[in-house]
Amino acid sequence: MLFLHVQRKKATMKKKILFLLALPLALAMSCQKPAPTPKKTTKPPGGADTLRACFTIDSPSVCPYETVHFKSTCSKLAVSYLWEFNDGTPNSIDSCPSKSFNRVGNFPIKLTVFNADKTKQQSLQSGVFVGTRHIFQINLNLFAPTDASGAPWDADATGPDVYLKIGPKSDSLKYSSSVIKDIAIQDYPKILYFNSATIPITNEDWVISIFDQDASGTDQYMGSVHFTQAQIRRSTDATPATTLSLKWTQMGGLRDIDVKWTMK
Ligand SMILES: [Ca+2]
Repeated sequence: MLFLHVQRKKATMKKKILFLLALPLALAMSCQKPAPTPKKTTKPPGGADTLRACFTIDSPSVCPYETVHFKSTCSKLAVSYLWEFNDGTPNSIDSCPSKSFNRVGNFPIKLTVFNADKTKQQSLQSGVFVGTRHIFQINLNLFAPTDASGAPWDADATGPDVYLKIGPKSDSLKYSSSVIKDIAIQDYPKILYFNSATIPITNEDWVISIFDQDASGTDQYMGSVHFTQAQIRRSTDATPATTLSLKWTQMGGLRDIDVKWTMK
């Protein structure tokens, strides 16, 4: 009996050893990557494998002589390009040309793309508007009518009657805005308009000066800010107007105004 018991114990041990030997192999096999299945290739209609004419224009509204960048990269099959700018200047065969327009107007821009052996072509048309930026309103968002010591700007007890003058640096007081009489902090924001309705922005730095109107005729100067052509080009685009936001601290107070302009 003892002999049989020992034999059975040995057989069980053998099974255990075989199981332990086989386990790492089974685990190793289970970690192996399954045989790769071919990837499903989907060609979306009008995707990169289709000959398409498409392009972007970084500045579709510009002033004369400002550079516009055109970019066409949407179609792998498009290997040659023909850009027509319709402003009397030569066509371009670059994929991403840049140019400026030297006169105002609407210019249809046509791109034609060709495949490698030029057996196929596709065209697309868009446009560039070349005009002049015009300021039509200025929003006075915040302007404390006191100086650094807290004393009111108003010098003749007529109250803080705020207006702006704006112009190019060479003639910085050229245009005057409407006057907001007796303005108080709780009145902001206030909108200022100009007698000339809109102000064309010439290609130079511009200055906005703020005044308090006094009955004596000796209006109080309350600060100024200037903006460059680069700043106005970086304005936030919006419909129907574009906004140049100007915030600065001067004479102890925070000034916050928005210049609203449009291209025409
Ligand atoms: Ca006043």
